[in-house]
Amino acid sequence: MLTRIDLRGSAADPRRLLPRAAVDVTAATEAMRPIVEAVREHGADAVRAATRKFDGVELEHLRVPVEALSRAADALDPDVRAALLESIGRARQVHADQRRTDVTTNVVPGGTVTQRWIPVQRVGLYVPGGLAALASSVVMNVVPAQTAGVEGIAVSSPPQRDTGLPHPVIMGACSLLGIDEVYAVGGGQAIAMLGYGVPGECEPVDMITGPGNVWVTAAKRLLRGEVGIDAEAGPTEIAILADDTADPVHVAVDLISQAEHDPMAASVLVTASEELVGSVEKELVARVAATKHSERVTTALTGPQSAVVLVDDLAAGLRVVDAYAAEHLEIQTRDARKVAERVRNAGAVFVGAWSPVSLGDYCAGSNHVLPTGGCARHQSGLSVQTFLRGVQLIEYDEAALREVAGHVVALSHAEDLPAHGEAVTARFST
Ligand code: HSO
Ligand code: ZN
Repeated sequence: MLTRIDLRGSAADPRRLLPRAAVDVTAATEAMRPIVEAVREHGADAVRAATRKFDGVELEHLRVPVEALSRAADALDPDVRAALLESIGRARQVHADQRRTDVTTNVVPGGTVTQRWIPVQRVGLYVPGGLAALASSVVMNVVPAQTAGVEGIAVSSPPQRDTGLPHPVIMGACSLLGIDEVYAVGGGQAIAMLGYGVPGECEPVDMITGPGNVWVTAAKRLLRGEVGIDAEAGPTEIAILADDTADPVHVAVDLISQAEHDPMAASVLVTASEELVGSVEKELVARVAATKHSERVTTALTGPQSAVVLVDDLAAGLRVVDAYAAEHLEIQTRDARKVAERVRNAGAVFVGAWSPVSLGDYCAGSNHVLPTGGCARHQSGLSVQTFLRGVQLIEYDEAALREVAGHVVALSHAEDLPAHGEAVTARFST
């Protein structure tokens, strides 16, 4: 089912081993530009017109009444409600430990630099509708923002045709998280509404996070600079580094679980064990046929982005997974924790037989918004840090400035910017 890439005995650079899906946002950006500009110029009327056109819904108010949110929470299936509460509780516990404390460095007597961490004031979270109406993503975006101390959190999600309101589970999740500012607006018009604000309806935000389709991504690109924009999420990826101790059932079900997201999702198995490959293949064939989204999963697993990579040994396997820099990496080997400590590039590492990616998707306490497309080489997943800005406070007294004045002057001359030096020396020449 999976393409085989045999690297045994090869010294090839594994970096460009697997193709990664590239979505062309350029064309969508041009199509989105007039909608984004209309929202900037005409506010709520333009948002309503776009909603009429794309969602087939006539919106009176863009904002969802608070009572509709609490009603949605009350109407949640009890098991879903309990699971959401558990997910929220664990995420809050983990994210609380990511908080940063301000640090003051005494550089010299009388000269200090303090690093302060200040939350972004107001954040917009976009939640897609339709197939990708993922309530867990509301949790994963809201919890770090709340933990960072963000004062204003606005959620926007497309209206459903029959109710004119966002998906009920999305609304219920918002209510459980204590979010009362929710808009029934989707697509690029939602991004423009959040970014520019809509007089009388929605105050502009400072930063927008959350997943979305190509139109949402295009609108975010148009707004970038005006507001902070999180990373662009590509199709989900799972890589599994496994040895002969791995359970082929665990490997197969985990490869399938992420393939379920998207026909372009990537599932990659890296191993030195041919025997494991044989048994995983057998499991895949049987399980893919029986799984609900069989067609989507088959397309993902047989696509060029998914593969089995055969390597000589564990060290070679580690080189491959580091080069690939997967969004999710599972370590299913003996001494899994030790092996995991040797990994450099991955969005998140799932260690051992009992830590599947889908645990992290919902209920581990970790965040599931992670870098895709190899960005794990230079980027982190969403965290409390995403919503904090480091601001430095510089405070020198007279003696401390006098002591270093000569160095400032020397550097200002070296850069032919003498007025910089004079800004210091003038203080001592009167
Ligand atoms: N695996 C996805 C997140 C998700 N899975 C949400 C289920 N719901 C990207 O990390
Ligand atoms: Zn998932």
